[in-house]
Amino acid sequence: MTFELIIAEQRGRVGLITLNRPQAMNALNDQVVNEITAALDGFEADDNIGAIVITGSDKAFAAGADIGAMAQFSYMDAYKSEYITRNWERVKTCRKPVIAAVAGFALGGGCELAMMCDIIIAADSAKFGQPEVKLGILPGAGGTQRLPRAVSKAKAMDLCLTARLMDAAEAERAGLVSRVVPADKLLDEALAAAATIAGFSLPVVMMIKESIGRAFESGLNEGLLFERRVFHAAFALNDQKEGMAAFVEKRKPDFRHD
Ligand code: CO8
Repeated sequence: MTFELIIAEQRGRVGLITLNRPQAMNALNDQVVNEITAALDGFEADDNIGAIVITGSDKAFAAGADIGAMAQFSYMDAYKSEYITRNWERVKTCRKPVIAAVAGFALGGGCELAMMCDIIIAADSAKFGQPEVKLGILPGAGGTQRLPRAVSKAKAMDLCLTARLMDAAEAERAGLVSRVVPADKLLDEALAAAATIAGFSLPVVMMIKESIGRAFESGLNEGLLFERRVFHAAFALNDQKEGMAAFVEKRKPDFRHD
């Protein structure tokens, strides 16, 4: 897959998307988001891909939505075209696990893009923030909803209302990121985590992702019921037979992803 503002490539069973708009700190304009969408469509349709990593540069994962592109918008321009919101849900709807590997700035829409992913692995250089208030707008791609779920109401209010940035250590303490690694190890760590996931049974991985998603989108009882139904369904998989047989026979499982 060839794109202009991102690079999409395959590393074993992992699909890697690198945002590549260095002159604008990977600011997310329509074209960038459309290209991410197209790359995800390709990886999702490819049976040889089991997990996806989205990353940026050393300086910026993404410094937000493209401010220049929005600056002169009227209400109707934004509303009618659903500018950038219309194509943003693709990361969320991806059924395969997506890891955000974040170094440098993840601000505004960049932080929101990272939060749409399933796991955020941060370099020690990462800085997260929702500074939209400084521009006279508010987060528009889930920041006011996902951030409080990730880091608590108090910290989300603090970040969104004061526009201060949160470094990687604070983000890990607050629960936004799953691990912090040295900047020069970021991509290796993220790709290794993705390769581990991609080595497991893809349908089981998808079931786990969907079930954990339920924890955020439904009440406890409904979530538990969903988990139980999906757990029962796992016994229909060849990979369940293989995984348990391998354990009993003390050998490595050979998952066929069915
Ligand atoms: N949009 C467009 N261009 C940008 C952006 C951006 N978000 N961020 C940086 N750039 C450009 C700069 O204009 C500059 O371009 P040029 O060299 O042509 O002047 C280049 O990138 C380098 O940036 P700086 O010179 O500013 O680099 P610094 O190292 O001094 O600062 C910062 C880096 C701190 C990241 C700084 O650039 C900055 O504050 N950027 C803006 C951050 C921001 O406010 N982000 C929020 C944007 S609004 C948003 O994301 C809304 C999301 C909700 C809608 C989502 C739709 C669904």
